[in-house]
Amino acid sequence: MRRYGKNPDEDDIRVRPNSKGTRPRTTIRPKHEDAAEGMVLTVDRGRLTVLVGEREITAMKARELGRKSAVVGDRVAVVGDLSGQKDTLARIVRVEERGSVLRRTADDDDPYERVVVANADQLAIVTALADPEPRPRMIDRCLVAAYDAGLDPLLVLTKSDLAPAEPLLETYGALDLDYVVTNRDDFLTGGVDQIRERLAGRVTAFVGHSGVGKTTLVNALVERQRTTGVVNAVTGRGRHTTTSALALPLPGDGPEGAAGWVIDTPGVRSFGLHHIDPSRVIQAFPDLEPGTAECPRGCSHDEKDCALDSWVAAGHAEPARLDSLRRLLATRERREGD
Ligand SMILES: Nc1nc2c(ncn2[C@@H]2O[C@H](COP(=O)(O)OP(=O)(O)OP(=O)(O)O)[C@@H](O)[C@H]2O)c(=O)[nH]1
Ligand SMILES: [Mg+2]
Ligand SMILES: [Zn+2]
Repeated sequence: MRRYGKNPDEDDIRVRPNSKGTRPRTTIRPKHEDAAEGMVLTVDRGRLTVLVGEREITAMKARELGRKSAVVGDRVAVVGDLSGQKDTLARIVRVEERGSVLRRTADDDDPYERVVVANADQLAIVTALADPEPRPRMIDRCLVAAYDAGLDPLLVLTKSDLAPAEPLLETYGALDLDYVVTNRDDFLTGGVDQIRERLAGRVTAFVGHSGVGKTTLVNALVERQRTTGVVNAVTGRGRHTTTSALALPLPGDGPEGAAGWVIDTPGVRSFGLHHIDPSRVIQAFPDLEPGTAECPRGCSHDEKDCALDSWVAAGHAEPARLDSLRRLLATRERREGD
């Protein structure tokens, strides 16, 4: 069963206070009964690629959509030239209600929300075991975002040819979190099956730092190939790093033609959680959550009487996990003053 995030259908971009959003609204909207339904596969500077039936067409937002934007994974209604031929441009006249919305902000103190994908039901949190070094706090952030959006998290640990997974699994393996350990040599020998199994029939968004191997993995799963990166160790960016999200069908037959969808996304530096209520952050820490039962009412979990200190001292969870929770909450706190 898909769980739904809060407010899945509201506008994905919140305007900063004082912006001049006073455009008059048209009250009579054309019905567009002849519109075709499609799914947004990618967005590139205002041009969207929409899959309509088996045809990929290029489209742009119709003016009547106003500020509302269409993102990868959106179901949309399109009118106009649907031939999909070169230099044709259709118009998106409607964005259908979203089943889920995965959002992030660039930073915790940045109020500008971007929608990463719509209608995904699983979040593959891709972390390399080395090159780049795994950062547990990034995993924790992605978990918070996944639970908030109502997506099932799947931890994907890549590059197991470079380093063992055990240190990370000591923490995350114990969280009742589904995970897979893989590397690209596996892919060559058909070893993507354990991942494929978990993707069947689902829409999975792949997120993670730049260079962790998202595109390499996605390429092993789908027929159409994307360019992968040679990532610069210093800047963390490279010539072929992914610059836009792209939805790709998994080969095989499923309810809507594909056996499932994978959505490759560009690497991010951080996964800003400005939009998430601090009280929801604890959901991503199931090892700590039971320890909050003894907390004072309205506990910030970062105060003298917080029960989590004794919970950790009693050996119920690792100190590093409490540290991660507190750092996350602290960066969230700072925004209250802005
Ligand atoms: N050793 C090793 N290297 C890998 C593996 N998978 C990918 N790489 C390398 O890691 C680099 C980055 O891979 P990408 O797939 O482009 O990484 P990405 O996560 O898509 O990066 P962005 O698009 O920038 O977000 C490339 O040089 C890959 O060849 C692996 O399993 N083992
Ligand atoms: Mg990539
Ligand atoms: Zn507490």
